[in-house]
Amino acid sequence: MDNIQKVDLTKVKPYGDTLNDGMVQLSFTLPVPYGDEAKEAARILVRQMGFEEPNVVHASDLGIGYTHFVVYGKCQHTVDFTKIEVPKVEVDSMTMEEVEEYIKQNVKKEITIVGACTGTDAHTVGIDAIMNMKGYAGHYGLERYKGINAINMGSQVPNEELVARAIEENADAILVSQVVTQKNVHIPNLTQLVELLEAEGIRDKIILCCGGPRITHELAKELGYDAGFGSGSYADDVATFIVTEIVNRNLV
Ligand code: B12
Repeated sequence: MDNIQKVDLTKVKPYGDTLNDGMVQLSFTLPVPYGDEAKEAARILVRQMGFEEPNVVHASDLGIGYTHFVVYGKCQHTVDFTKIEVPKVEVDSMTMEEVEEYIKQNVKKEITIVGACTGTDAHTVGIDAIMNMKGYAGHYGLERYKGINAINMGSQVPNEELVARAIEENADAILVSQVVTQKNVHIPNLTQLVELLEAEGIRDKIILCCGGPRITHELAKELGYDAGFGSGSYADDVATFIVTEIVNRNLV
């Protein structure tokens, strides 16, 4: 408690051993052969990044001319934590039972949700965490919810197939998972889905959510989605958003 009171939230900097020591641990790879020269190169580079007292604490030979490093350094910058604002999904998550009751009282019909991990992305764990009956980290998935018909199409699903299934099932909501973001591959993929829904004339009639470790609510909104869910999201969060949005937008 004492330490918390001493923190100046207008000038926050990294903490290692003692408050405000600025200590940061970096890890990276250089395309140079392992050796003393490689370690010195890493040290110089970290110094150029603005860290003081760079210390190469670990270097390992990755073979064929590559070396991996762990370097400690002291950050000189601070951030004003009191000025930070992050757009978030504005909803107080209900429990599964509360969502079920909300559906019974306010929606009064079964809600159909179609989900997939789309494009070339083969990561199924994220969408399964949200949709599969057993759920994730103690939070049951949408398949378990009474009043929700959850259809999980799996991974590597082309946007066209997802849209076709949503139309066939007369879906109320579509859930998209994007885990691979290398070279920003997720951006055109997520954008194309919005365009397809608009072309079909159903974008306004459907609740569209995306999620993944590098998805933010802000990015999702920019791309034309109703909400975006990042790491640490659970089925309760997205279920609450969908059921309340159905009622707020009079989609019942
Ligand atoms: C398991 C794994 C794999 C497995 C996937 C198996 C499977 N069936 O899913 C395999 C081995 C196949 C794989 C392959 C690849 N992978 Co991989 N993989 C991982 C790993 C280790 C874990 C991912 C995971 O399961 N996380 C657990 C889940 C629960 O977390 P999550 O996905 O974030 O989901 C949560 C939230 O994000 C959110 N969420 C996610 N989706 C959705 C959707 C909605 C609608 C909502 C509401 C919420 C939501 O809710 C979930 C629960 O909280 C990560 C590294 C890591 N530790 O994260 C790399 C990682 C994702 N993979 C990576 C890469 C690069 C690849 C490959 C390209 C590697 C290669 N060169 O071949 C291939 C790609 C294959 C392809 N075509 O997609 C990179 C991605 C880097 C980037 N920025 O894009 C990572 C980060 C590893 C790394 N550090 O480089 N991978």
